[in-house]
Amino acid sequence: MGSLAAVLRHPDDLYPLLKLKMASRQAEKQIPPEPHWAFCYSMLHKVSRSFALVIQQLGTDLRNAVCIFYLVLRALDTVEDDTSIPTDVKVPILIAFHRHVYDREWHFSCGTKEYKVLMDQFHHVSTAFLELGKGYQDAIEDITKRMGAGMAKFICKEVESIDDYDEYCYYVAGLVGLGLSKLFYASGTEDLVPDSLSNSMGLFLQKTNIIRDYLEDINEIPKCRMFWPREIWSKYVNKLEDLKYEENSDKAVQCLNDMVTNALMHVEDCLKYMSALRDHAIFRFCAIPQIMAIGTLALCYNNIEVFRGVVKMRRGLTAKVIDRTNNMTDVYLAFYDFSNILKPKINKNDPNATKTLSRVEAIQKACMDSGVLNKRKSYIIQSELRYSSTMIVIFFIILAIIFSYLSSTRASK
Ligand code: D61
Ligand code: MG
Repeated sequence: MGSLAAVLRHPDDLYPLLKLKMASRQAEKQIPPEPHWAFCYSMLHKVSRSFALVIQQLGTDLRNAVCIFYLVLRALDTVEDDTSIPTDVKVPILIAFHRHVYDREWHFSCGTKEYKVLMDQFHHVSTAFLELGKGYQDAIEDITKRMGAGMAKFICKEVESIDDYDEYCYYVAGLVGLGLSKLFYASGTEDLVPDSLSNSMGLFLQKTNIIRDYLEDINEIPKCRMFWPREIWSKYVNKLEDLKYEENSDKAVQCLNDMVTNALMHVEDCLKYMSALRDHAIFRFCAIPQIMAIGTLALCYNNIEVFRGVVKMRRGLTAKVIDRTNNMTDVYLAFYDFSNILKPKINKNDPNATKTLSRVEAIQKACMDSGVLNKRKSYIIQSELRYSSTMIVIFFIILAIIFSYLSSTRASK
């Protein structure tokens, strides 16, 4: 019912939502016949609906490589995230994981729900991995090795400074960016890009997740692991968990805004990375998660709900982003729009107000300097505000259905 109310409030969402539903049905139908590939693709859909959809749109060879890259790292992350595994067991597994992918016999049971299935049936992933081209295998092995070592390092280490925070995010997400750029290059469709830009793509996504997931992470049972750096939160509270208590609401929001401002630092690099892409499918694969991230940050900024429950972009808006992201103009428009949503939320009494404002203005300048902004109207805000022709058409369709129903029941009397 909540979603019906959301659609009534945003009638423009309906068409993209239906289109998305059909695309994901179509994707689920296209599961390959070989049992190991079937397992990998159905797993991909189960563990990540959002990435599955964009991965599915890539060309076959690259799609298989990215699917396995995703599942290998998701399995590695399942080991990292399982707080019930003792450190002396966990660390060697993380460090040797890149070798386990070559071993069809290897598996290690951990995690819960669909992650447990992934771990228990990991032989399907290693079987598929062994069918990939050598270039793809080498890239996946190399990134898995470096990520595993980085995760192991941070098992025994807290995220204290902002440098630690950037280093941790480099291991778990920046390296994904580096690996993906390598896979794109190996597929022959893209040029090599500087590692620093690929890293920023990952950092921007990971930091957004870390900000949004504060409450979920702090309430984790039996043990929580936190990634908000002490260097930031200690300016506002004595203990990170104090942010969730009502009496600290003002401090909590200031700390949140500090974290969002930090994440916004990566935007210009991300825009530069995306503007260098040539292939349409790769472009969408990269751009959709980035737009979702800036949208999520705009929603989280100055929003106490981050400390009370789940703050997420509504499904209809996600569907719109997926439907309307096709080129750099769309990306600049989306980044401009979402920073325009964030901008009026900046309170001049916030300790970082000046810094946040200058970040937002720098992002808007980067979008402006592209020279495409005045060519087309904004794609989110404008359509949010008016009742569109879609709504009028839907209204008449519903009216026609009711009318034909009434006249048929009357005729049968
Ligand atoms: C272009 C397109 C996609 C990109 C990119 C560039 C650069 C980096 C990334 C995707 C990775 C972004 C990760 C953001 C989400 N964070 C997590 O999932 C955390 O786990 C990190 C370690 C495993 C990474 C697995 C991964 C993720 C996305 C991929 C991928 C591999 C391979 C290909 C494509 C996308 C997080 O997970 C828990 C949660 O957020 O629910 C954590 O444990 O911190
Ligand atoms: Mg993790």
